[in-house]
Amino acid sequence: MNIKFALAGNPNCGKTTMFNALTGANQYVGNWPGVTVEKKEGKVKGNKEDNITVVDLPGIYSLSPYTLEEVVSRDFLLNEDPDVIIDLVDATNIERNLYLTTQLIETGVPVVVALNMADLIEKRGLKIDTKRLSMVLGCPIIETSALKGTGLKELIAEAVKVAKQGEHQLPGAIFSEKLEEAIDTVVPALSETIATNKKRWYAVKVLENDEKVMNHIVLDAQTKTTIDALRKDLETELDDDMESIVTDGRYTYIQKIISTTVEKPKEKLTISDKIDKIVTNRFLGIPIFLLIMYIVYYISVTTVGTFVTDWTNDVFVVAIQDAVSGFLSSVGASGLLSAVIVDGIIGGVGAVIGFAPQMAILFLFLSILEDCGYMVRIAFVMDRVFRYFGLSGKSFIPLLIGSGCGVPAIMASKTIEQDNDRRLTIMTATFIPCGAKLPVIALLGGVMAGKVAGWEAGGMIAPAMYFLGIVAVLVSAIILKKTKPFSGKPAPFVMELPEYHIPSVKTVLLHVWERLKAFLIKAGTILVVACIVIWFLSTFGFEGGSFGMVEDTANSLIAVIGNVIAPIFAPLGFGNWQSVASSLTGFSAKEAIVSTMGVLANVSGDTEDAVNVAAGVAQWFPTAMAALSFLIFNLLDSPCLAAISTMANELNDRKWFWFAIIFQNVFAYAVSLMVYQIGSLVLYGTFGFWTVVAFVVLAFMLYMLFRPDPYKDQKVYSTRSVEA
Ligand code: BGO
Repeated sequence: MNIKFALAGNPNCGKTTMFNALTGANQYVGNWPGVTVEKKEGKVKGNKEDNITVVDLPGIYSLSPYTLEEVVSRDFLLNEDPDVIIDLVDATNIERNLYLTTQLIETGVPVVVALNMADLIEKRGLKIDTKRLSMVLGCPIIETSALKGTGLKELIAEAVKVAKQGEHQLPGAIFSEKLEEAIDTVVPALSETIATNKKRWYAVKVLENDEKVMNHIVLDAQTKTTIDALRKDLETELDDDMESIVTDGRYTYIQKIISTTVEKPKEKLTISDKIDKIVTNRFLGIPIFLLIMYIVYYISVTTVGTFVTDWTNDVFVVAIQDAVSGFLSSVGASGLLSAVIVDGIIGGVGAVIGFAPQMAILFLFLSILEDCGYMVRIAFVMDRVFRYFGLSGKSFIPLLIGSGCGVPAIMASKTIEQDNDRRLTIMTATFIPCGAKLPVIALLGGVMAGKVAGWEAGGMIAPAMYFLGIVAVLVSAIILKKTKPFSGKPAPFVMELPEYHIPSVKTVLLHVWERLKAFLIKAGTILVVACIVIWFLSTFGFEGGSFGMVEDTANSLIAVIGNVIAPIFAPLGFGNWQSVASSLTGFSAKEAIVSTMGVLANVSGDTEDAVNVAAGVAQWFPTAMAALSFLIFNLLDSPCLAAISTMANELNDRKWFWFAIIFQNVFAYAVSLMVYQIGSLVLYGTFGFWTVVAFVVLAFMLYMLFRPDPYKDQKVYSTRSVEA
């Protein structure tokens, strides 16, 4: 028999773990609330008799249509007729989880409750009378541990049995007598097009005046008047709006059944609670976060990171260049082919590959922080800061993800309901340096350190750029939230803080490998092509009136193109064709900035040592400030093509897309201009027309930051419209 299970439950109740255990899938288990909005489908493994499909719905707290997750889940349950709902209830949070259960048992679809995290029931000193609870709710309850794999066979067997019976016992009285009477009046008045077993759910929603349901069903004028009168009576009598009356009714019901079925231990602080008292403390939370991220970036880019990178660059890549060069001349390859392979491809890709160890170390730290449960606390801590500036903590999750890669970060913004906040997050998520920008930071950090006598701390640049990214997001948010299209109050942000745990070596290594693999694939594909193109453009050109290989790279095609654009960047301190060409290739992939620098340093012979890219690059920047300005521009400007196309998809509007692109580049230009001009005035005493412009830009930015918010009291915000 073909059977369809729908897996429903609160965020973090273990749905993904259960889905993976049932289907043998390998979906990402994490503790970010609602990173995936889509439903996932799989086949139950090991059940030969029936063909069972499991649909994993997004995590939800209720079936109210406030969030996209709720709309997706409720549409599926009501319109796609699953045979049975497996309602995952987190046993350690039973009270809150049962709220959704009280709604699911009204949908008319048979429900089997999986009382998950059963392995923690005893540990937490909980006692749950599942038999009695099952009787009261009118549905079977099976204790499971998705993590340990216990109870799953029993769960499948029970769900199959219920699906085959195909009947569902609707719950008895949940609400007060008055409200139940009102429901009983509405049920027979509903149209025959609504299935009998679904009528109770629709009756409650109609009484609540749920906009999406009202638009969906047809009520004759007489029925509508009766229902309006019933609603009004109840609201007057209970002095509340109907939605709150229904919500209160559910909570009262839950309290009643919990009091007879669940015994809780006396409140006692767990180790996680004790750690959280410090880590999420109002005053200590942010300094601790800054310190941790400082250490992470510092160690990744200096110490262990530099040691391995230096070896890769100085020994490994040189050895490969020598070996390949020797091999090519021994087989009589032409000088041109040898040059494109050794200088172009190996020189360019090698310059980037050298940074892979630093990235691996960064990814390792980020994965450990995520897997032990610390990162989710940061979203919680930052919620306070973000809320202060008018953004929801939900916007911080894409930013945390953004330190790995901008593409999933932009995609994670899907869960932000308010259109304005979602757009803002999409536009700013890539200000946080992703893994691909790490080579650029490390290379330019080295260039800067080399230009400041006695300054050994090139590694300080990496944490500084990470914090600059966060500040850039906050500054943009403050400025834009004071404009009409972005105004509005942030949405509430509810999230679970799971217990800390020792990260699993396998999960951490898997995350590091997944991220590193994406980088290596890019190095082997996009970067190879980019290197060949850049090598060609920098080797060929017009010299002595004819086209061909040029002696002087200043006559190459890329120099010609770069020189046309360079004056635009002169006020930022890097108005030379080499840096402009490198910046431009950054749009294909951010690592391409370094590979282009590698090719240009190799072919232009700026340096004796072919692979010492930093030495070659250093000659293009007259001062450390110019190198810093170049770095900042390339961190804040539009991201790589992959992230740009994700932005286009998620914004789904040409006007907003172009606004985002212009905003990112103008913002990057303005910040670099201020840093370079004002920094050069302070450090080297240089003053000119562009210094004045930089001060004007600074004054304008400060005005935009500190002016009173004209939309402060605006309570209405636009929400994404989703079909009911
Ligand atoms: C983290 N028992 C126990 N003890 N834990 C479980 C069980 C269970 O039966 N089932 C799931 N979990 P998801 P949603 C985590 O990821 O499946 C745990 O949102 C962490 N991760 O391992 O993602 C599961 O799909 C860092 O825990 O739930 C997961 O419903 C610190 O519950 C969490 C602590 O599971 C949510 C936990 C980086």
